[in-house]
Amino acid sequence: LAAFDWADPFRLTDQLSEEERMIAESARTYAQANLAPRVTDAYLNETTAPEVFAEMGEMGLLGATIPEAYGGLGAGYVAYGLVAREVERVDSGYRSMMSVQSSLVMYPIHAYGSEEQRQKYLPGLAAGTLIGCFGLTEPEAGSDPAGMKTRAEKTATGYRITGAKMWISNAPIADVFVIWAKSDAHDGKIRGFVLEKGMAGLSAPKIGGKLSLRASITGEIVMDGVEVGEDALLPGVEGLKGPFGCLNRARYGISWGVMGAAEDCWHRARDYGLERRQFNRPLAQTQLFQKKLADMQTEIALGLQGSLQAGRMMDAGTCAPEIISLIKRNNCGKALDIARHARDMHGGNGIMAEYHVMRHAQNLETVNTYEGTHDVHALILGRAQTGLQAFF
Ligand code: TGC
Ligand code: FAD
Repeated sequence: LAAFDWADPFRLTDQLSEEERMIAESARTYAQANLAPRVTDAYLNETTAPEVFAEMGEMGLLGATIPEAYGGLGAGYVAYGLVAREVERVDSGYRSMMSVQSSLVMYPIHAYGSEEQRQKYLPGLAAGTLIGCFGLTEPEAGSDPAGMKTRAEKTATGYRITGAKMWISNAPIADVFVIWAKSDAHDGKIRGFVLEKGMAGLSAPKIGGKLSLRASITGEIVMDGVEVGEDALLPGVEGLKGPFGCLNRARYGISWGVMGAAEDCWHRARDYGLERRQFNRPLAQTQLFQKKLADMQTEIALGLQGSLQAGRMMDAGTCAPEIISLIKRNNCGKALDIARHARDMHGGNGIMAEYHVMRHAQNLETVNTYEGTHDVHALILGRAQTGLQAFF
């Protein structure tokens, strides 16, 4: 009989290249040695350490898919996903910080930016000496970003940008702001602009009091007639496909990331069940406990295979956005369910920070909502198979 590896049933590791294994291993080493020891304090005190960006940069974890000429790793999307999995194994907030920087700031500057913009921003973002954020969502435009009110008016030398963005990861500590606005000079089409900290009229107040993703700072972006030059416009894209092109990458990374958080919950629940005894036997020797562990193992093993195949398709240029909706939606929903079960399996201890599972569950509430809610991705998949759009 072939041997069964309970922790890696489909032998994911054997399906990776040597380079991918090395990148995953170094991300894991960094995350366990540097992020895990600080996460509980960061979460309880709602503090984000900006130096995490420089540390990640030093480890090569920012902009994994960006060419080396701009400071990236020049690796593929599977490697990027593996990094997300290792970082989110510790906390979804740290993965958020990393994926906004990589997929939502470095990617659009590389894919849609001018050569000057690439040279100006990408090396610092890759090193983590610059921190980036991505402003799409507004107070009245979340699932429906086409409803945004932010406007760019043409001026003699560039644009004047007015509007407000809401729920923006990294914003209060950001140096570089990729924001999306409807531009008068382009028939009201959505265009991307790169703003910089310190510009007159630009502020990014913190949104305090979140009960989820507390290790990742979130803010508003307020743009009160921010004047920028023509060089702030991302020249290479117009329309919603600009921000969606970035979201495809980030959503894909999230599908791996949440599996890392789910694995952490699964392993902790298993360890706890083997240690904790009730009714004169380990909890892990009860049928209900084992069924829950089997469900976790199954969903994680299948979810990881889905993300791996999507990553291979991304690297081959054959991954349709609907595939990303499928894995983002499914893996987030399953991870949230696994984290809630793991909390329950820890009994009273499960509510304590030192057991980590409730923190994951709280975080995954956000991850299930941002980058397209669970239901919005169902509507994308429903549209793709019926030809009928049910958004409005
Ligand atoms: P729709 O008519 O479907 O499309 C409008 C235009 O966009 C193009 N497009 C895409 N292009 C590339 N990739 C995709 N995934 C695309 N989806 C759409 C489409 O081809 C079309 O192009 P064109 O040239 O014909 O104009 O647009 P709609 O307005 O009906 O959209 C509906 C819907 C629900 C699909 C969409 O708006 C949606 O996905 N809503 C969810 C919003 C969302 O995900 N927001 C995320 C904000 S950022 C964030 O949450 C960061 S958290 C990060 C962290 O901390 O980790
Ligand atoms: P809404 O769109 O108001 O949705 C509320 C509910 O209605 C959901 O259940 C939704 O599924 C449902 N719903 C909406 N439309 C329909 C429909 N047509 N049919 C059926 N049900 C529907 N955004 C950024 O741009 N940049 C960031 O960095 C960023 N970071 C974030 C960090 C955090 C911590 C959070 C919480 C959010 C972040 N977001 C960011 C915003 C995030 O993308 C939005 O919250 C998300 O897209 C949902 O929008 P909304 O909150 O306005 O909810």
